[in-house]
Amino acid sequence: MNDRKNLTLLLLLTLILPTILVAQKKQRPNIVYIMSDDHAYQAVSAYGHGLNHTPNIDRLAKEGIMFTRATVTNSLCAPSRAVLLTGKHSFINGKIDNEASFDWSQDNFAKILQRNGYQTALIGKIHMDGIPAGFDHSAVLIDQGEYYNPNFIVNGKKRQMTGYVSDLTTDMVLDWIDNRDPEKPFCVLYHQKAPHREWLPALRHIKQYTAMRFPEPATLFDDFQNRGTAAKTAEMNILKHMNWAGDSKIPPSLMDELGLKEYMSWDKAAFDNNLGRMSEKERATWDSVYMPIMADFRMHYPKMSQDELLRWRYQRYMQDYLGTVAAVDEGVGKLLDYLAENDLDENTIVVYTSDQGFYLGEHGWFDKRFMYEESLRTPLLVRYPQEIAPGRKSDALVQNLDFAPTLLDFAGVKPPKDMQGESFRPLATGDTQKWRDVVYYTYYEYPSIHMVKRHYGIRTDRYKLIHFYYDVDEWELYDLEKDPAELNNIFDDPSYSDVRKMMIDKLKTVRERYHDSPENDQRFLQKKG
Ligand code: SGN
Ligand code: CA
Repeated sequence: MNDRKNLTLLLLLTLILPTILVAQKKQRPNIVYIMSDDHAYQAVSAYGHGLNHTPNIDRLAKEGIMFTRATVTNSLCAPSRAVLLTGKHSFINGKIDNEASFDWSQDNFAKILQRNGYQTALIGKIHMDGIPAGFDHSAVLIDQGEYYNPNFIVNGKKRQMTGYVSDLTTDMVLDWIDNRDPEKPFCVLYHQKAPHREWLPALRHIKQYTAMRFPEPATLFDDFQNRGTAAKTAEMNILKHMNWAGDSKIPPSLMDELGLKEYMSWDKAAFDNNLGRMSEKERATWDSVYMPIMADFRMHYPKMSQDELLRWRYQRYMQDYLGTVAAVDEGVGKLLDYLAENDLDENTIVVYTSDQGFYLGEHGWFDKRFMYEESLRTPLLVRYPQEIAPGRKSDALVQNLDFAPTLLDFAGVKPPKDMQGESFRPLATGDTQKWRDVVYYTYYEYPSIHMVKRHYGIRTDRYKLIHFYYDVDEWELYDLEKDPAELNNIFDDPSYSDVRKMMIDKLKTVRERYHDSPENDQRFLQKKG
């Protein structure tokens, strides 16, 4: 009798158990992590800067949470990606700058998700050598990648694709999701190349954007008074250090005619290579929009003052930069629609962010690298209706260091102890307001393009302390409440001596906490020889 009872129980269990397991598995969220390259928060309309309109990215703010003070730990492409994957600072994961090699054998959150039953993919720009580890499928651009008809490495094999890079990236993401194993949760890293230099918009957007005029930032003509050597010597000025052909799209022949010199030795070649990738028809469309602008410039250039020239180049820059953002935004819309149409929108976490911030003319600059706000900060929006209420905002000091532990946490996997970031899931879901009061930053790529000196520092709710080193030994302190544009270094201001002491002490503690040290600075310095 007992045996029969046991048998029935066993039979029942064998029948029910798989259903329970499947149900449990199904509850684990899918993850779509969208990261663009160099997308400044000033160019996401939800952040309210009034430059452009990104209705689809804004949907994430409306339907989820928007972080207003998210930062990166090292404002450069490849280091930022290494931090995302490992959840560790650059001086721990080893990828300190774009040149250092990345050790793919170390653990990363995609590998951990894989070990926990997730299917994973990496699509778009990764900017690191070697075969990406932790992904069942990868389709990545080579190095910086190309805008028109780009080459991709699909699971190790090179393929030239026809189309515009942002559209191709989006389509490959949707295609991969469409063909996944529906029994398993998925995680896809959807990494757009745009809006990275040299800012080549999709042909469908060029007419609209080149006709637009954008407001100039208050510091476009910054003279760097009350700042240190690093800001004065950086080579990021829109007038002086931007390429005429590659960036501003002045044809090399017109450069010669007007006597404009190449700033970078590859400037003219970049123009020819970028446009040379288009079909004849595409090139004709491009010419029909850009050539009249160039003819106009040819006429006015001889009479233009340096200030007028900077203004003209700023507008040119914004037209192309924001023009490339348009296709990124459309891609986000396409993805959100796809998720909704396929009943995946409730159980999928959608993250939108960038690998760092970017200067859109503030201080007269383009590019990033500095620990000043525009490049330190990055847009961050997260939608996950099952846990995150719509329309939330947080000014917590979250960082890209936190992505790996956060995504693992959402997936129900305990983040490994040696990850240095923290899960911001409780913050996003509103379970707590408790959070760190300081973030740590390091930057190493010097001497190199743009000549931004090596530095490290901390940012708290109100203050920022930066130490520049290598060929200088300079400190900067900013009161972000009184001086949000960081125009006045108060390190030597006696009325801030208490703040200065407090910040120096804090910096020491933070460096110790993350296992950084002067010895590390030296070690990475020697690498440069
Ligand atoms: C290129 C760009 C730089 C940019 C780096 C790094 N110059 O070298 O302006 O800072 O990439 O960008 S270019 O003339 O070659 O376009 S990153 O996003 O990959 O870190
Ligand atoms: Ca970047």
